[in-house]
Amino acid sequence: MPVLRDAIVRRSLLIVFVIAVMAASALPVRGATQGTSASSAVEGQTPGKFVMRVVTSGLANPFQIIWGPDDYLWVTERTAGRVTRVRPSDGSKTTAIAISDLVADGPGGLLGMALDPGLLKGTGNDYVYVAYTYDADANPATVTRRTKIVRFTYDAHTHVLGNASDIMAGLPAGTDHQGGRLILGPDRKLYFTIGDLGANQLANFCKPDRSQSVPTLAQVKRLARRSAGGAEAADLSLYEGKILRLNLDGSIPSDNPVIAGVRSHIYSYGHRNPQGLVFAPDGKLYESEHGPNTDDEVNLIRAGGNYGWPHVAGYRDDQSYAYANWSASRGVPCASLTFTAYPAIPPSVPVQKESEWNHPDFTPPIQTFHTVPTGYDFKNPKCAERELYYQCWPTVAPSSLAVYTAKNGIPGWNHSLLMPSLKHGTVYRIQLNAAGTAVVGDPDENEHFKTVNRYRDVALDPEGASLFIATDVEGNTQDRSGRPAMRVENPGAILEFRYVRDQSR
Ligand SMILES: [Ca+2]
Ligand SMILES: [Ca+2]
Repeated sequence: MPVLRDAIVRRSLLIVFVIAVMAASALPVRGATQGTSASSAVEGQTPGKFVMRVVTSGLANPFQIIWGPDDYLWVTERTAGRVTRVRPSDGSKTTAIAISDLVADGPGGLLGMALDPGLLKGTGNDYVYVAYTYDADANPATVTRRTKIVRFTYDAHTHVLGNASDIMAGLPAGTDHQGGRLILGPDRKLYFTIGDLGANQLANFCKPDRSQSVPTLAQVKRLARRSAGGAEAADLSLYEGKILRLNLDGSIPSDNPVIAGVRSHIYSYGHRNPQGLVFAPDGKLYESEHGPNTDDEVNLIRAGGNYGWPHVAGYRDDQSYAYANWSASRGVPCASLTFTAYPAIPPSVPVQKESEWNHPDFTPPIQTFHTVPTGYDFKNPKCAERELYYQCWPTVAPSSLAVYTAKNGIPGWNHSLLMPSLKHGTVYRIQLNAAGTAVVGDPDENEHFKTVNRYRDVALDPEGASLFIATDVEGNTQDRSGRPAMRVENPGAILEFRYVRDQSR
């Protein structure tokens, strides 16, 4: 009963909001200004409190943040193309590498990063894996923007990354919905998210969405020859809107799922803009992705699963979304049309209801942010100024995902997912059931982490006592009253929210 449940969610969000407004008016300044003196304590819903500290600032759009085995925070700076190590105690920075052949514009640059579990363990696996965008052809007339996954080797004496080794090049890149999260699974396979590149909307509205496209056997054979050093071209645009699973040499794992009769790098498909990807200790893989104007999703990923996009947003419920396929415009060339959002679709553009599409591998999300009924008014007057209505849409722009498992950490938090939001400047806590297959109750909006920032990624310290949150340098978010904010409070920063136990209890 997703609609009913989301009606309840909306009502509870309203209640949370009212409580938050009442709480905000009763509290002193929340102290989210910059500088190490800017600590503040805000009573949370859990016993004890969180103390906020600005660890560092001046980072160039940090995209990935990881607590490393050297007790430094390892950060990718997307637009500067740097891997930077930040000492948590004083925020001092050390550049491990500035990547020379990287090109950063739009959503591109240095994206996800994974540390090999053998890093600094003396096993000879001092490897760091990153993904970044580059120009595959130096000729300006034929230049093609692509993404590649590269392995670097870390020198523990000089603290420098070097010895670049391409794992897989030629992957899709674009001007929107890049995805870009990279993780190393417990099976020592790389998992990499690629979005639909913004196909079928806005500036890319005549570009067909390929989230449902899967390669033929002949295409995979061409790809395998290319991976082995062959020059034969393979159309990797088929990897748009996918989660890929790769061997550490870039080849296709022999136990990858067979989809439509073909085994390729594709692990799951039908994804819109997947930016969150994380394994739980029990081996379950969770993902978060951006929906259109509704239905941001949290998914439990299974091999070969079809997550529905662009035929379905959120649940297959015909609520507030139908697939208008602009590039399939009949009788009128798509390029002569002007893009408009659903439901104001020109008659030449075919529109398919969610219920008109069915697929045996369709897998609905375990949580949406948020599902609203058809007829919902997307023009909230709170966002009427400068017509920034999208800022008030029932979405949160999930930028990442972490698993919280510290049994003796923050009370009540064990076995939950933490999801940072670009639009709301908070971290949602999503409680999982014991099996990890469903969400229990309503996600916690965590008002105690609220600042006027765009939260890009979150890392935890080994004790599970602190959340370290990386912020974008600019962009729209919401202020504390829920209205659009044009400026962020802490550009390019790492914020620490440290849990302090209540000693009086
Ligand atoms: Ca989906
Ligand atoms: Ca739906």
